[in-house]
Amino acid sequence: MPDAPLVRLDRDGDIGVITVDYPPVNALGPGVAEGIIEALKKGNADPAVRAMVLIGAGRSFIAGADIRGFGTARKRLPLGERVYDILDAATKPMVAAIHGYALGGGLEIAMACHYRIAVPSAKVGLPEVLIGILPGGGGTQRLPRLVGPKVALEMITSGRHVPAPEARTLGIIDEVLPADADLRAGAIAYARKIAAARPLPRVRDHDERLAEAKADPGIFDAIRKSIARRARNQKAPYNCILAVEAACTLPFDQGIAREQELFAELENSDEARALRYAFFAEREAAKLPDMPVGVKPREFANAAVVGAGTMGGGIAMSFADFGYPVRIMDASKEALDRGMERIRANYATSVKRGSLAQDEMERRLARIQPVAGYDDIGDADIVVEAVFEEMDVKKPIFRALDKAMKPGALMVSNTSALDIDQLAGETARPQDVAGAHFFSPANVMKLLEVVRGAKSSPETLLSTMAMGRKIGKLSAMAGNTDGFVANRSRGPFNSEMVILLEEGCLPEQVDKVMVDFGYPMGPFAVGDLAGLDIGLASRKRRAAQNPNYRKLPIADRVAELGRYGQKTGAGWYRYEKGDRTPHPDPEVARIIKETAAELGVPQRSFTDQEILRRLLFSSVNEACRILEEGKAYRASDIDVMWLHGFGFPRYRGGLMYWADQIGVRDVYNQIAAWNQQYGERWAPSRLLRELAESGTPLREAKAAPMH
Ligand code: 3H9
Repeated sequence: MPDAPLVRLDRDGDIGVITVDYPPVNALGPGVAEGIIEALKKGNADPAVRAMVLIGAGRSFIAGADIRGFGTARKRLPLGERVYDILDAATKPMVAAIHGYALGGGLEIAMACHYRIAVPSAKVGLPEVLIGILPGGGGTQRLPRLVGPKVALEMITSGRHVPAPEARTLGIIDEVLPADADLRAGAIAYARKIAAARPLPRVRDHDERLAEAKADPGIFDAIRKSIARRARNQKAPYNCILAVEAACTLPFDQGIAREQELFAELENSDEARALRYAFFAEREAAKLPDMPVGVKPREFANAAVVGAGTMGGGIAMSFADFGYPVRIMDASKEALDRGMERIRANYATSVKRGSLAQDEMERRLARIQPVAGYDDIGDADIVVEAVFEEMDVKKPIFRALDKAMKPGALMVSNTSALDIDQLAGETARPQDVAGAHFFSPANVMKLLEVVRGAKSSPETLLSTMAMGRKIGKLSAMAGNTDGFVANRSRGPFNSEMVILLEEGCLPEQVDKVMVDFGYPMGPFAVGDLAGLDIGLASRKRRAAQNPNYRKLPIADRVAELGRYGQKTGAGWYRYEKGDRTPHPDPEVARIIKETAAELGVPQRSFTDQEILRRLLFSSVNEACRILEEGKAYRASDIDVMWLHGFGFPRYRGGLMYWADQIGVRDVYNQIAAWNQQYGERWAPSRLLRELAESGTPLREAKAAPMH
């Protein structure tokens, strides 16, 4: 049977309808743009056709160029022959009919049509910057003509998805249909209405909005300044701005040529390759390769959270933010009241900042119901346990949940390190139990680490993964190992950063290296934010359990002085009252010097590169152990965890992708050398050695079967 055509043209009376049908999201894969061009030419030549509609089959209009094609020897049509040019030359009105997403090349095609209509749930945007490139299909030239350069700059440098009603207000979309309207029928009716309109309204001809830039030429420098922090180390955001600047200063065709030049500088850049990798790594993480076929996640309509502390509150907010009613309970009435107060205060801060509307805050709050006991949550579809991180505190809760929850309820624990099997063992239904490790603050951080217990059923695991996605998280699977995957792989980094101090580094020096690398904050400043008392307690516990535990006396001394971080006004740094700015503290320098002298560690200076590699290579080595033990499916899952759990700079791909750019052999050789110098803690993992021997990139490492 011949393949179904990617693009088809049919006719509804005097209206031609071009349908793009390339599942799942109508990306502009090989042959799609060509198919649209062919259909356009046919429609233009057919005297029975007075106007045409361009529409997507399935769940979206067009999600953009095929990202898999970038960086390959993909076929490119020359300027003047691209679909946008053919649309510009169309002699009959073209109506883009948008549902789902019109992103990147999809919106660029829509903007090259004469009219755009959409259903209210549709979203449009130019997200190219998020994959390290710029809109290369005329988007940087047409969008400013539609919405003015200021809004265009904001949309193109952020890549945000704009809902159809807002797009209508901005002038991107001409009409939003009623929610219950049939898009195809609505678009055909619209096309019939404007079929005789002449001259055809081409976006390229509308220069009026560009005057804004002439009136205020400072807008380009202003946006460069405003993005400087988040665009650090990247080129794409700046090329986006240059391209919009070209739209405002050059005639349309020259602007398009400039857009092409700026696009070409980006397509194969390191940042674009890393960002493309991250895009696909995130989607890969959703796939659990060893689940029996046919198992489906359970649907859920509501949730309950046990524990109204900071984590429990953040988790409840995550459900409420995505429209789910959620009940929150705590053993003590005071804790529950405090928890609800904290939730309210968090939302109020967002309202104050302007990122949340007051009425939306009220809607979200109304979804969160504080309740007193287990009897009030028994019929919830999902319960997330988020109480104090102690086995003895959590165990009785699982026993109580086992009694209270309806059959089939998903029972997950937000533990960050405890053995999920022990918790499951407290219940008569270990198959329904899994870990759901949120990162702090739980309503903000995107990572959900789903922890697989020995008895968690495939349905439970798929349901927990799906639950994460439904509340806006990126779910990734981890085996049940101490610290699970994210924190376990991060552990050596946390030790190494303090060991560096013993050898002569200062916290501010390490932090500067990591911020220059791309982290939003340095690790010592993050420690001060989280509180140094937590680390002290966990080091004491570990030292008691393991006689070979590598102690961190400097960290212990700082915390033992009551320097717990921001909350006590001093930690690795000192803080002025009411101010979160970290100031280097001579007292800390003194503690470091004294302790190093007592330990007899010689002091020396470090290059930035050595600091960076000491921290990250230690984690690469541990990540390899995790893979070799079958506690993660793939290296790219670990990368996703670092991107979304720890703020690793996305344009560097992730821990393992970054290490691959250095080269697996060099990474191994350095680790082996440090093993000689420092001993056991740097012993290279077997998997790393094998990868180095065979020259296989870390991201292609074969993990042992997950268990
Ligand atoms: C561009 O347009 C450049 C232009 O300026 C022209 C230059 C000349 N390509 O995310 P999902 C796959 S750059 C290839 O799970 P959702 C995705 O990998 C592009 N594949 O669904 C997944 O595959 P699999 C600008 C793509 O509903 C499947 O589709 N556009 C593409 O959660 C489902 O995806 C963008 O950057 C693509 N463009 O979210 C938009 N898009 O099932 C990128 C998706 O094998 N896409 N796939 O894992 C997205 O943001 C989301 O996919 C979208 C749907 C919001 C559309």
